Amino acid sequence: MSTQTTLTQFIIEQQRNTAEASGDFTLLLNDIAAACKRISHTVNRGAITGMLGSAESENVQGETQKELDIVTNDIMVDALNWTGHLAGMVSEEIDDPIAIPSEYPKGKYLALFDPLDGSSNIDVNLTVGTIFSILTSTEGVDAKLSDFLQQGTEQVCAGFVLYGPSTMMILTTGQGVNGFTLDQDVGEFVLTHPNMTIPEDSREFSINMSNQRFWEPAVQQYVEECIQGEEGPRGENFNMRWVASMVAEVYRILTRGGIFMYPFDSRDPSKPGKLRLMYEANPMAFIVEQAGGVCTTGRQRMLEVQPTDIHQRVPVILGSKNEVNRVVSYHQE
Ligand code: AHM
Ligand code: MG
Repeated sequence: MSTQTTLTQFIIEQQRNTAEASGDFTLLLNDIAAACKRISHTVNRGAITGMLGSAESENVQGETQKELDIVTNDIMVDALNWTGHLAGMVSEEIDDPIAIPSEYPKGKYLALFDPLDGSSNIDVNLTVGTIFSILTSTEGVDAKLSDFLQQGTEQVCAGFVLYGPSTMMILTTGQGVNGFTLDQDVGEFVLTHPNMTIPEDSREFSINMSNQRFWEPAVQQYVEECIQGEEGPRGENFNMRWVASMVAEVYRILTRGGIFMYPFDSRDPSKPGKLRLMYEANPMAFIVEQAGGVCTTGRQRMLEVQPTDIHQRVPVILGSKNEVNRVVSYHQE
């Protein structure tokens, strides 16, 4: 018998330790994993599917959608809407909450997701991913928009799947962070990275430097000190990485530490940041905190931001505790 722990085994064993576990949650996670395997397969086939490039549409945030944004959104919705575990869904690609079709039973969970994060990387064959967050709602009742507007502290589960050289799922249910690699031969996610933790210190930062002129003084100061290296106040040299896929940056930080910032910038007063709270920042914040790191807007713990809109944007600063806390302290000066 194989000694490898599959995702399903792992979830069932974790659920056995939870008094009120109904098995519903295990099934929901299996459905998400099944959808992500389909997405992985689709992304992996690349140009063969004829689905690279832009669709002739924009999402609610006014961004041009890639054809794969739409296809992967449909894979998630079709995999989850009939199962009876959900009371509603929110997707980056759809303006309003997605209702469960009337012919299907409604469950107690809400799924919020970015079906294909980093999709600008699709055409250049770099890592992309799916990010998801699970909240609870009233069982058996269609979720209203207001039911989704819960603080990140209310998440019961968060995860992301990375479609890179290998496909991986990173998951937390509030009992640490675990990483599973998709074994393509048998089609199962197997536990390969148990108890992932983020080193408290790091000398690697991640930010889109082309936006520098729009940043606030706190972020300007932090990055300037990194760039000055040994000759500056930090007295050490720093390294920089920018993949333009948050999933890849967060995975790197879970693996070797670092700080990732998509901070507040002054480009457009209606957008206090680029990343979306409900299905990008909050799930990543839950994972990062569970791995011993910190995630903040610069002024507030991410998980305590009170959402007012399902697609609202927030500044994001996350990663190694001591580096993120330094940036927070610069915001207070
Ligand atoms: P997306 O959800 O439309 O793909 O946008 C989110 C992505 C993040 O993964 C990444 O950190 C950021 O956008 C990159 O932005 P930029 O293009 O400014 O480098
Ligand atoms: Mg995204």
